[in-house]
Amino acid sequence: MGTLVMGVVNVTPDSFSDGGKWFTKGAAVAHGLDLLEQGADILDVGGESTRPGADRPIREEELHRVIPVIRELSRAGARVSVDTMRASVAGKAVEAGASIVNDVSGGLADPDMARVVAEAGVLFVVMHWRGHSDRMQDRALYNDVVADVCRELSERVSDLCARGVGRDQLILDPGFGFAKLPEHNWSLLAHLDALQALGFPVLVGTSRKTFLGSVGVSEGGMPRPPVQRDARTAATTVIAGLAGVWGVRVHDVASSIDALRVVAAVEAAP
Ligand code: PMM
Repeated sequence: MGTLVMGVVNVTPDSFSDGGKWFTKGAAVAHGLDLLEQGADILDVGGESTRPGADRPIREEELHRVIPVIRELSRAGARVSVDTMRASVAGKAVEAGASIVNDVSGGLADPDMARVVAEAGVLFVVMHWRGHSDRMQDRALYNDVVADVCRELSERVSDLCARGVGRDQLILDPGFGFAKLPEHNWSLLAHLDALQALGFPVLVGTSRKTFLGSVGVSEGGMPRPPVQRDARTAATTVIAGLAGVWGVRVHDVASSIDALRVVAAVEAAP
């Protein structure tokens, strides 16, 4: 099966890449439906910005942002994931129709997440994470980033399975931009095969991230702003597609679908 495209629906006032654009329920639902029309396989609905230095919304605010949007997009027939670090939000999102829980902390931020995911029996995206956004960049220290990320993700797998989550529920994500310097992100992208070798579906979330903005810019030069990083993101989708990953999480769905069509055509060639 080909690589799936997960379209991002950020219901936040302050995401780094599309902050505030889809902050009302109506705008978020309309955006999700638009991404579906463009061919998104999954819609990832999130109410908390993970931008470095971002403040966390309180739980009630997060629920208020995401639940109505998830309910409406699910009713419209979308396969929905909820991007949350809170177990209670994940549980309510599943009740509202979400069939995937995408936790950038891989179950580390909320000790109750493993239980909720185990009981719900839904797919669980376990991202590599070393702490909340206010302190994560201080923790971008690795001996060998690919080996270290693979090891830390394997530790998450063991811990989650010991708490009752099924191995067949798990999807692993190296966490591009989370406690990573640009060189770490490039190494991870160059070695997706090592992540794939862990034996789980892999999700790649490079979309519009800072390391893409600074490639090709001379030292001291201005990085490309996030909204001008979609062609670069599509290039990473080609790399992810050729590596055979399960999915890519992107803001601009159309360009990644196009990129994956090219990958499919190359792979079908004699
Ligand atoms: N990145 C962001 C948010 N959620 N989830 C997963 N699984 N992987 C990611 O890389 C990831 C994520 C941050 O990007 P955004 O603010 O543009 O949504």
